[in-house]
Amino acid sequence: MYDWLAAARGLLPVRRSVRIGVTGLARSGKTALLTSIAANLLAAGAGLPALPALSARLAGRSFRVAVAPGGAKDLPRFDTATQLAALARDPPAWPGRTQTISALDLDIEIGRPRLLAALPPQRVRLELLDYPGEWLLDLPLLGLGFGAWSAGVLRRLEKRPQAAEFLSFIGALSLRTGADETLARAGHRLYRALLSNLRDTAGLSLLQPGRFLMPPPGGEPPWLEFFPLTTEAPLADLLRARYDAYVQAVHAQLMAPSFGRIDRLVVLADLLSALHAGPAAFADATAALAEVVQALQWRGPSMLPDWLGALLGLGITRVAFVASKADHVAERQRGNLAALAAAVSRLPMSSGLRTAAFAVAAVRCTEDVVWTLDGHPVSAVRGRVVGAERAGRSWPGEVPDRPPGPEFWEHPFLALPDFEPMRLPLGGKGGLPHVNLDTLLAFLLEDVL
Ligand SMILES: Nc1nc2c(ncn2[C@@H]2O[C@H](COP(=O)(O)OP(=O)(O)OP(=O)(O)O)[C@@H](O)[C@H]2O)c(=O)[nH]1
Ligand SMILES: [Mg+2]
Repeated sequence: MYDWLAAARGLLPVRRSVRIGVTGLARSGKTALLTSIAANLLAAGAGLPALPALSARLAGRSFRVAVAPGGAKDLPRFDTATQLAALARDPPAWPGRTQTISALDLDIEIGRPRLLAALPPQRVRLELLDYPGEWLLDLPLLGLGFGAWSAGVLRRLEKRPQAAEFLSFIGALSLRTGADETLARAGHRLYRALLSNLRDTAGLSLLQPGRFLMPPPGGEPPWLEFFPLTTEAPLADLLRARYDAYVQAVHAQLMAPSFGRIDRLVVLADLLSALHAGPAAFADATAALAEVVQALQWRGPSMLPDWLGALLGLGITRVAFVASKADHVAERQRGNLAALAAAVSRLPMSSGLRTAAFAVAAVRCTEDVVWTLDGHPVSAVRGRVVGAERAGRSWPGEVPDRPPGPEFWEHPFLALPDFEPMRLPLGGKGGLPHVNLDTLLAFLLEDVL
């Protein structure tokens, strides 16, 4: 019924905005996804066969796409042309770590079916945001006080040998430790270095606050200098005040009109890398995703009945849980990968919410091949590893269709090389090769199409 109502809104002669929140932990593939969405929608709008599942839905209706003018928007624009040019270079370059927020707006015009041909085309502005993945993990802080947050963090750190120096620093603080700025700074520096270390050497994701790893642009305000502490010392009062100011700043940014309402959500997860990094990193990544999905529920359909919310376009109505970089495995494994994404997502179910899981490669780097191992055919992929002269074969192993048990980790998930994007004809103007991006878009835009 919701799609029907949403389609009814599409009949109005005004431009609709559809805002898609693309969320994902650091390095999960958000910038690559946004670039690919833009490049492939622009190519499809130019009549090229870049998104077959979308074209099938259009059934011959006209489809035009343009990058929207910047107007007086207060957010920097997502630089599609530069991102695409980098991918189309020889050798191609992947996007760097995203350092701040930017907005990608696309204007879409869809012709009416024959019966309604007299009406002007349906006009939709697609709005997407790119931002550093680390910041996503600040969402759960909105519902947590300093004490509860500190206790959770310190509990997790106890299991990590890398945390020894920081833990002994806070262990040396007593109930009488004063609100000393120098001490706060020393603890903050140790904690921040520890977060970087856990990210870069242990492959962990559940690292908070996110802005410690990826600070916002501009100078750092003094309230950024805190660290988790459960000791009830005067120093803790200073740290608590700073934590509260941090959470306030995150809240203010989320409430800004540019963030405002999101109608659809994509949760990207690099599950293959998490499997490759081992059981601790996999458990950590899925815990981080669970925290984020939980925190996003406050943006779910509003207090209104679902049908009314859908009619008015309030709240999130569609959630896609996406396992990214699916070109690391062959087609036969991608069904399992999508099933794994569905299993780890534990998406909140509400009657106003449509959810689905996908295995997607935004920028396909490989082709499927069959390889003979000990006389048995196995489906593998073939692609060029970054810096390599020629393309080679890769077989990362079987993808489990649910969070794996201990026996899986005895035969670890094999290599997961850093592939280079394929060389692009037409400098990317023909779109980017992908896996299942079209089915993902057809789901997200089902009512629009
Ligand atoms: N094989 C393959 N690799 C991908 C794909 N998408 C992303 N990658 C790899 O993942 C890395 C990270 O991708 P990004 O799009 O920059 O990830 P992000 O989520 O924007 O990362 P942050 O900005 O740091 O949060 C890239 O540099 C690539 O190495 C894909 O579709 N296929
Ligand atoms: Mg990025």
